[in-house]
Amino acid sequence: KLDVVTIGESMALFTPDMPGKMRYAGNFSRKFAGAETNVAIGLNRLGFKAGWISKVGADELGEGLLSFVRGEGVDVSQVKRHDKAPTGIYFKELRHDQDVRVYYYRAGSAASTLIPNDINEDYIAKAKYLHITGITPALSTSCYETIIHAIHLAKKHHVKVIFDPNIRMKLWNEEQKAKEVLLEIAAKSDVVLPGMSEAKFLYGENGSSEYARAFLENGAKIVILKEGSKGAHYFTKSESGFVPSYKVDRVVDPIGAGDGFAAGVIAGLLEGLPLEKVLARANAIGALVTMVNGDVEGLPELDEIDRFMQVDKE
Ligand code: KDG
Repeated sequence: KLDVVTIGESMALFTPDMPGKMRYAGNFSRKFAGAETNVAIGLNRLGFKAGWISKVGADELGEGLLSFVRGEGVDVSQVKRHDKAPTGIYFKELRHDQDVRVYYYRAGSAASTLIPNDINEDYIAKAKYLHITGITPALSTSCYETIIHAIHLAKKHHVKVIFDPNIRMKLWNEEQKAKEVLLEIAAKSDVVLPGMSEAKFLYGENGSSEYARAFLENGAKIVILKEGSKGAHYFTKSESGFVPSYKVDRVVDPIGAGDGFAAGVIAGLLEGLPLEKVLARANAIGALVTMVNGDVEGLPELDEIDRFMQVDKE
């Protein structure tokens, strides 16, 4: 049984053990993360089975990454090892809770060598959703081609495509190219999950309903517009609404919250919940992720979500 397939790069993640400027950091914690595996792990915590397509280096960090993701219940049977290109690395600098920075050391990484031929058609055909982020097509031309090919296979087998633009400007050489590619993928997707600033990047300054209309006209069936800690809007051709988020007293690490939210959305859609409920739970997951250091360490199980949503009501 496979509910969701996702494709992308995960990396070894190093975080200084103390807040502040990373230039002074002598001790680091090593974790593993990447938007796509964050979502896959989030889905596993919610009781769904996800599979990850990627490449890692034939190196120690690659082996560590593979056993970590496998240990979190994600199917890694489609992850290949590259004998020359290394596993990517990234650093997360938590200067203080309002200033979190990310530094990539991933150019020429194993995952950036993904090619369309790495995609196994039967594997995609088995899933109910294909999860795509805007990170993967930014990694290389062959990664872009791989994503377009995977979406083509998903459509051929009636697998729904869910797209989170996850705009990482450091990975794109040209703004115009980023816009073109992200809109091309959004047009082929059933569900899109842009943040308000991403919608602004793609369509210029406007309001949430104008953004929604633009994404719906571009081809999406469901548009979920995220307003971070405030909450999220949903729009389809026939319904729309806003679902407020939950209060978080102290944000420890905001990175990964969007991926937790995406996992919540996919899980809710798989369960056939109404969009109002889908977003309430996705908001709760996003909030819970920000309370813990690490992209995936705070991803909740269902009972934790229920407890958190209950406490907020009291
Ligand atoms: O959404 C969190 C990701 O940004 C983080 O895990 C690192 O995958 C990553 C990326 O490419 O930025």
